[in-house]
Amino acid sequence: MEDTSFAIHPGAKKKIAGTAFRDIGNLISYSLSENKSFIGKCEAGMIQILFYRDDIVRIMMDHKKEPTLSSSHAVIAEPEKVDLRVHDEDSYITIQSPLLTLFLYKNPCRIKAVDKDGRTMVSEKEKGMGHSPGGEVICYKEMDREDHFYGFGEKTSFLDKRGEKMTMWNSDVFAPHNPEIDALYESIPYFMTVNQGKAYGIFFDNTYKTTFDMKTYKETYSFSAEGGLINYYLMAGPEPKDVITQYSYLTGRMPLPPKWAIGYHQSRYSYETEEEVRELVKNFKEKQIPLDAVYLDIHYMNGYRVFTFDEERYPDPGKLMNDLKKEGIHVVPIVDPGVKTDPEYPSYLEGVKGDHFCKYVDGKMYNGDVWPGNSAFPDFTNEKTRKWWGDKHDFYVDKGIEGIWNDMNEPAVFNETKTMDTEVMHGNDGDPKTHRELHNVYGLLMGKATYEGMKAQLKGKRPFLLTRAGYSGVQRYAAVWTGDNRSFWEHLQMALPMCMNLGVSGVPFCGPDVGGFAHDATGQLLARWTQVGAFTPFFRNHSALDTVRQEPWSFGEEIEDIVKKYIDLRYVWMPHLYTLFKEASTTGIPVMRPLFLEYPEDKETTNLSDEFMIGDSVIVAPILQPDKNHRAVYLPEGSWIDYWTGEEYRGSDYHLVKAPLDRLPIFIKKGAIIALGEKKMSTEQKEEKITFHIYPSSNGGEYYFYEDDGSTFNYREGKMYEGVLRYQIIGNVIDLTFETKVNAYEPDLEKEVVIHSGDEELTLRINGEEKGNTDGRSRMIKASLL
Ligand code: MIG
Repeated sequence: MEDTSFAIHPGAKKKIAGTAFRDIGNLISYSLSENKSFIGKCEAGMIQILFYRDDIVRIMMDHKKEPTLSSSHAVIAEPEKVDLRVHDEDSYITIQSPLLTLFLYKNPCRIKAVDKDGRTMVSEKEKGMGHSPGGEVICYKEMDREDHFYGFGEKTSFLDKRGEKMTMWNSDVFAPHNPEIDALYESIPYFMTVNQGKAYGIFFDNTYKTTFDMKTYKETYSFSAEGGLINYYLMAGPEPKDVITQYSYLTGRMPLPPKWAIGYHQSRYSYETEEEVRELVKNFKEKQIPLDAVYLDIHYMNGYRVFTFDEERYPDPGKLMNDLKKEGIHVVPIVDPGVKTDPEYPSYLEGVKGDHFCKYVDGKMYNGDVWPGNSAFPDFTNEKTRKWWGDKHDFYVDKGIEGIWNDMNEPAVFNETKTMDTEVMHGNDGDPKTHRELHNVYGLLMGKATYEGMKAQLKGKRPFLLTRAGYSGVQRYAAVWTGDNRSFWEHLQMALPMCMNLGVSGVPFCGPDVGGFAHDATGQLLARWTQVGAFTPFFRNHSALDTVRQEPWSFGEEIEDIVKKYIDLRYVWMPHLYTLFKEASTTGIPVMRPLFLEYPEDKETTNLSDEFMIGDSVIVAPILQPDKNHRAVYLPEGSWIDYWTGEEYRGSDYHLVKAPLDRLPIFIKKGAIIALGEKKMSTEQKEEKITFHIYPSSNGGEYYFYEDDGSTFNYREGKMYEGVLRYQIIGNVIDLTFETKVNAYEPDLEKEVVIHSGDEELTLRINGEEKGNTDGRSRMIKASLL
């Protein structure tokens, strides 16, 4: 009935239960413990305040007792020593670090946080923290007219989440994703607020179902949970990028992926047989379309039993993997959590004997229906089960597999609630908790088990994991794809803000199914989507059973050529992308960025959802509608150069840009340098030559270039290459210097520079030596470096 107009029957108006929230009340007494954590007793709850760093403070409230600092599945940081000053000023107390001051008002207990420049980040007035008799907890904050909200992980709709109400409850949503769907596969209960260019972040580390309401009230926003404690971290920014660095300090950063994981990937539900896979690869080779990975969806298994291959469809998987590897192609099989309850199936028997499956409080095993039929679900909250599951991946590793695809790990179950009974218990390493409390971390912990198992077995090689579900911290183990989108133009549009917000949420390695999963793609849609995919951190074409084929050649030659052009472009841009992946792995700052991250004070960027940046100097402005060959592009301050034509555009303005079907508008900031490589058939093919493209401006510029072996963890022992290219303009001379910073890995690269000097005639000097003038016509000069 929910799907028909009956849902809005005039007699159907539901009564909204008046939830009686009890305010925390007045502060009665307080103490400071040895580790300088502040404990306060209020009329209706106890609070604890603990600084992690000068710029990060954790605030907790328990309405029953003193909050316990129990361990978190998301946070990996430990509190550092912070120099705090505490003053009691009668009506309030201040707790001050060098970067952040908390004002704790007493009657009633309210919090205000101010940064070192006196900027008020959060404040509470009428309403503060509270709880309901049912155990829900809520925290209100004042909302300023200029507050804009970003992050929240994987959400539909536009970039700025002001005016949205969102739920965090990992959900398998096959129904078309639309702006009304407020809970998808990932739960990242974190956001940043940007107000006139300055930012702070809040991470509400509560694994129950949580709700963020930036909509209901005009002057307050709130975050609340069905249970547990108020437990949030306030991060002081002040720049939006600082907040991402602070958040990823708490929850961890993406390990540098193997290079093959950031090449082009081809998937289908499903490539059903070995012959089909070989045929697919043959097509790629014949058509000279680069390819790094092929995915095996659920048909590869024997009756959907994980850790098996169907012997008829895939008679010799080891040989298949090996043959493909020789062609530079990796295979990524799907692994779901559900284990078929079949007493003749070894994995099930092992799981039962080893006590690895989720159970009710009375000890009865929980079973639910998924692909293999009735199934049991590993309890990934236990270390011993994670170890068991991780070890089982030797089944794949032994066959030459280095990447795994985790699906259905919300966990999704085919029933009314779409998931496990919430009263199922998780062992949680001796601290048992209900599924209601730990639902949102099931996918994260499956990812942890898988990543760690693969890592141990790959003996120094970097594993690749792709996951559908996750919680804060998921970036430590996996890349995230945005689940079952459809071949709708609207979903291509939505993919941009969705991935940008995932990046803001500490998950730099993400992307949508290129071409759309469900529904039927068209050639035009695939062409435009591949143009976007060439620049999303994760780049995989995937489509569903019984939909129109979506491989690059499925729509005739014209489309094939365009699709190939942009897959090629991905490989040409690989050196620059890889350098940005490295940056993301050390700072958390994403590869794909909303413009406000670079230009936070520019109001035009506040809700700019149809353009994105790659690093800090490239803007991609794709066409996101059918039958369009032009669009308005916003370019922020400075000047911008059209990547294809070299034409210069004035910044801080909108421009009407032409973009026929084979054209993706790309703009490079004047002054910037980008490092590009050569076309390749896969990342396994050695990079031979790097070309540094310089778009000179009178201010000069520099570029850090990173390279390593692309496949092992040796870079962690310093086996990497880092060089910095700098230029200056003196009169009409462009003076370049190239300095090798780290040379513990010898990339054996030819290096070249191309100067895109626009209208200026420039003389090129490299490390002091003259190399000639920019050509009068093309205003370009090429020279070899070193
Ligand atoms: O919907 O394994 O999101 O990518 O192809 C069925 C089959 C379960 C959902 C995933 C999709 C995958 C599909 N899976």
